Amino acid sequence: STGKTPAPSQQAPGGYDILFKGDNIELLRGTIRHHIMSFQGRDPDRAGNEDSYRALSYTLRDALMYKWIKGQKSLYAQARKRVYYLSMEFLVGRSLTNAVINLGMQEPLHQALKTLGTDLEELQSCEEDAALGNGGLGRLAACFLDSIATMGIPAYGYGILYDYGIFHQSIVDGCQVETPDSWLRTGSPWLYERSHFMYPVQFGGRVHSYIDQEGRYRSRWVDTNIVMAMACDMLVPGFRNDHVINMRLWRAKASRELDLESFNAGDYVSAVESKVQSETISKVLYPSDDIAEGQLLRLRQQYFFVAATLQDVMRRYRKTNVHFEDFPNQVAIQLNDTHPAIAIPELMRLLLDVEGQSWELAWDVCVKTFAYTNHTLMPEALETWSVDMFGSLLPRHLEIIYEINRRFLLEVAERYPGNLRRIQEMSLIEEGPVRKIRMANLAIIGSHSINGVAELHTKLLTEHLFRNFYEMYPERFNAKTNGITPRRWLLCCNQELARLIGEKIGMDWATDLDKLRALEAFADDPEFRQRWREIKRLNKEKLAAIIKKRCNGLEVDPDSLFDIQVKRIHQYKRQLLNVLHVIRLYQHFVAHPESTRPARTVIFAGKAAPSYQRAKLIVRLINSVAGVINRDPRVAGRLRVAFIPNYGVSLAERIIPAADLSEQISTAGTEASGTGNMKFALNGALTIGTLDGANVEIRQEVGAENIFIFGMTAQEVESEKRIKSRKPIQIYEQNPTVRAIVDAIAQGAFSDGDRELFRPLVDDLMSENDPYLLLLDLESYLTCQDMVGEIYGDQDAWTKKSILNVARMGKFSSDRTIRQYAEEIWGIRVE
Ligand code: T68
Repeated sequence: STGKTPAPSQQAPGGYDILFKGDNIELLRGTIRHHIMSFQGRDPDRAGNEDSYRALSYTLRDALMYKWIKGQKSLYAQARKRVYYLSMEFLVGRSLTNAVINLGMQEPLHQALKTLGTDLEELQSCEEDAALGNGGLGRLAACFLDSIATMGIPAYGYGILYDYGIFHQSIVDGCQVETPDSWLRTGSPWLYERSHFMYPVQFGGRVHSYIDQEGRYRSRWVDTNIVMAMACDMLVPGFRNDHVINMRLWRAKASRELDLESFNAGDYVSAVESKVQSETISKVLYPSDDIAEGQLLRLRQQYFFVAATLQDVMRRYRKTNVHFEDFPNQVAIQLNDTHPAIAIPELMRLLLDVEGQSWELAWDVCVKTFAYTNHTLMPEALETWSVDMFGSLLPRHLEIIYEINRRFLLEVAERYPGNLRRIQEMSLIEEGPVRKIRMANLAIIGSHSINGVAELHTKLLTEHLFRNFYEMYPERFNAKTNGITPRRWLLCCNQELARLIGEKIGMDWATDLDKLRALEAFADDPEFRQRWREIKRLNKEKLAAIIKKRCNGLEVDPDSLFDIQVKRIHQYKRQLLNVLHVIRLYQHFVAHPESTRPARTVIFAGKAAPSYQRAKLIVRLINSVAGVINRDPRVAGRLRVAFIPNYGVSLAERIIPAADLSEQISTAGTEASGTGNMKFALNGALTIGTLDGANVEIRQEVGAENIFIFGMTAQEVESEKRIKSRKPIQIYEQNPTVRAIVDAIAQGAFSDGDRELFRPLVDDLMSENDPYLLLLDLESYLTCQDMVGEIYGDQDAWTKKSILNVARMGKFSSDRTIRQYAEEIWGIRVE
């Protein structure tokens, strides 16, 4: 090499250690320039931000790979138990800033980038989000990997590398329009394509039964079509430690063998075409959250990633083991919802058909290995597969499921003699015009642990949805309240606030969130409060600039109360309830120009599943209401409404730090946990919410005086649905405020006089059978919102509550959640 600064690969071993100690700015700069040349094929002197972003990412990824290799060596040496986190979704977002901060390289990098004429923020904006998830479930998986790496737990994430992540949303004439998210168009510098880790995955075919040399009945799955799964890896860094974990995402590749039938028939082109077809498996993420898709392609995706993953797990296990009795002591597999539950019959198949083990041993291994996390109470979200579809794609697995069921129902019959109803309810097969496989029942029977994601959610699971199973296996059920990683959701996304906190109490909270408690001592300090407010104000200014850019020039006032609801659009999450309050405020300000209520900016963002008509209509209503209000000079300076398009992780990182008020208003008993609620509170927003999901525990932690709770409890909702003591029509007739709100929508105030457009929403509101009870909670919500306005008027009182919220969020670190999974489910001790 003739370069002035050699790349670290050309240095003596340990070069990376020197580079990433971070005090070698010249070396860092040289390495970035080297990567511009070698990976981008460009003259470093003429590189743009896009090139520099990639070169910097390659530089950081080298550091991660170096740590990864070291870590794997010591892992094999220690033969420690490994955890496999199986998830159809990982909603990672961007990797650059997170890697920089976790590696502790901000300062030297700042210097190095300055000499290159750019900065981290510029480069960061070149990165596309890895949006391989729908919402909470996928983001939880990403937070878990961060915590696992930070705590040094030997674990791997396994999922699918979708070519297209969650769709891109734009708003055209008030309506949601979806376009594809082709995030891999120009390739991601964070992905390693490992063409040497390729596994065949079988589909279709038939079961061949035979008797082996020892006279035992055996089965083999034959005449199958084969699709290859190629490993694509993304490394996840721990926070300021030497741990890195691997997220292995599978991509479908055609196998080399051509379909013999068409080939022999001389139809070479058709034979190739069917190859190309097979690669569609990993093309696209299904965009529905909390609703089950009964599509064949979805089932193919599930089996594809599970089959590849278990081959990888087996390969690793086989390196150091011969017998399978020890499998559960070496391997723990966590199923993120039922999406990967086919892993249970697949492991059975591997142990029975491939490894020749007995049913009893195989089943024992399965139950001890698997654990299942449930994320929903909504019956329509429980996955089922038509037996016919399942059987034609996975005939051997269907046989195994029947046998699991046969043995299980014998047990049930023995425990509950003569109880036919129970047998029907607990069966893996739902009888009816179309027979279906119940994946939740399969996941429960095949796991030693079934967990809910908050205390209330778990209690409701055991009392209702899974009651029969809870009665049979009470010891299997447990609660693991969700958490969020404080690295991404405070340290990275709100650096000013993190710095202020650090100034007062040090930085230990980044890995020990309970340490935030020490902030309580400053809650009454006027100067601290002042600085706290200044940071919030700064974050609100930044968000105002984003809104101006993305919402057609809409100007919002950073001094107004930022009232924010961002999450998937869903009826149960009740964005419509929020809209009713917005209309109420609008009518109030118009009728009372002298009103002293604080000015508000109500902000929405979120995607509706493309096939979810009601949710799309709600998006349209929000935008229509926003249009009318924002154009009305009578409320200028008092009320603004913004719908920010294309919500995702990166947008959340800018929205959440700017919030004064966090809307968590689902009907009690419907939101399993929520995690946005935690992100907002950790960034100093006060919550207005129902006693649902983790809100219950947030109230417990922050204290009832520091949160705005309204509405019916889960228990009240349940009994109200049965007895219907109050009907929407009565509330409408008795309360003129409610009437005025509903009438405004019904009479076309937000649809140019068109009374038809939003009629379905009005009908929902007025229906006696509204499952989400909007009108029944509305009065309580409005009263609570009035209180919010009053307290916001007293900025000192508000700021104190804000500080206390942050100080008391320790419990909601995903580090705590992961420690509990490790110790209570996976049987792994954490230092
Ligand atoms: C969410 N579920 C819960 N599902 O709604 C939320 N579903 O309360 C909880 O906090 C979060 O999980 C984490 O536990 C989802 O996000 C999905 O995204 C989903 C995707 C496909 C199919 C079904």
